[in-house]
Amino acid sequence: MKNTFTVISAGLFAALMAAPAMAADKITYYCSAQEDWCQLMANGFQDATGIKVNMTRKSSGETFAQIKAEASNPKGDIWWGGTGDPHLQAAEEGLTEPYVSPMRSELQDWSISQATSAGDKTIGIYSGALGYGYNSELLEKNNLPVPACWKDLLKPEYKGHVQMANPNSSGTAYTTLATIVQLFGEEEGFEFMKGLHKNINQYTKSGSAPIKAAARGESTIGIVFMHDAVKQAAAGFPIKVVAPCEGTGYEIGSMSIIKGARNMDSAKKFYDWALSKDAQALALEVNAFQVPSNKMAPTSDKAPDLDSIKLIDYDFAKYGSSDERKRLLKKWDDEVSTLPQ
Ligand code: S7P
Repeated sequence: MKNTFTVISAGLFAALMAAPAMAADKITYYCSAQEDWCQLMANGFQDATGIKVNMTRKSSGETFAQIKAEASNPKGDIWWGGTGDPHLQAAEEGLTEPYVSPMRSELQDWSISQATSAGDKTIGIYSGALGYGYNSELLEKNNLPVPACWKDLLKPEYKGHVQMANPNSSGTAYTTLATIVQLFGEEEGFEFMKGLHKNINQYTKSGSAPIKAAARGESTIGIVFMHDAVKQAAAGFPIKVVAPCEGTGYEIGSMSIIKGARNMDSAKKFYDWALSKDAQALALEVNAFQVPSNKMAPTSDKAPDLDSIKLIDYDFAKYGSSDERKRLLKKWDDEVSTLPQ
């Protein structure tokens, strides 16, 4: 059964890519995953199709802002990676284009749900749970207790030891804000964010920066997607990964075609290719431990097991809506980020 499916899948993908690339074929690719993965995808697509790739890497919130700013004169063709919420907001604001890929039969239900909820203007490419990681050597050196829950991060002894990204620029940090509000309710959730603010040493632009800082011993605890913490542990750094005891949110990392794309055919080819088993398998070459959306793409045994993590029923429709995302970010700006530490 599996072999037959694999053969059909390979045939379908080859047929999709059959039209030869013209010398002038190119694509402007906006990427919101990790730089090494973005680059590998760019090279992989160029090798598979001959289409020349011009790549820009920015965090999810920053890419959303760029696409919005360019809406009257779009420069990008495809937006690949980054958390689903800003992709959903882009869909709602008419910044992205509907597309139904012939690769859909190979995808997980959660990937298709993401597409359905956005009128096919986006689709899930990977999934991963939020959590945090800590540098076990620094923790011991500073005589700090081992954290296991979200609320542990409020302990006064962690002052200056916790880092997270700014939720305006970072999809990871927006997922953190939306997760905390969903877990504890809005009032208590914002009290949590204010308490956490006292312990934060820096709000970074990029979502994965806090765990890279912890890996280098520049900070102790980083709030990140668990797969980004596992990546640092797999690279040999003394990072321990925590799935918070109260439960946690998760992302459906997404992909969207930009409305008015100048290279629409190339954008659709990239979209189909990025949903294939082979393209998604590239993730493992750069230790990207998200769960892939193609059912046949391999998942590393180091990847956090989403079935064993207490996940909340993250409300993507609400927290990916334009009004709610703008409202929560403004409230965080007004009531949290301006507080003294
Ligand atoms: O590729 C790792 C990853 O964590 O990066 C994306 C993230 O949104 C990009 O960084 P920002 O938080 O700075 O936006 C995630 O989608 C992805 O899992």
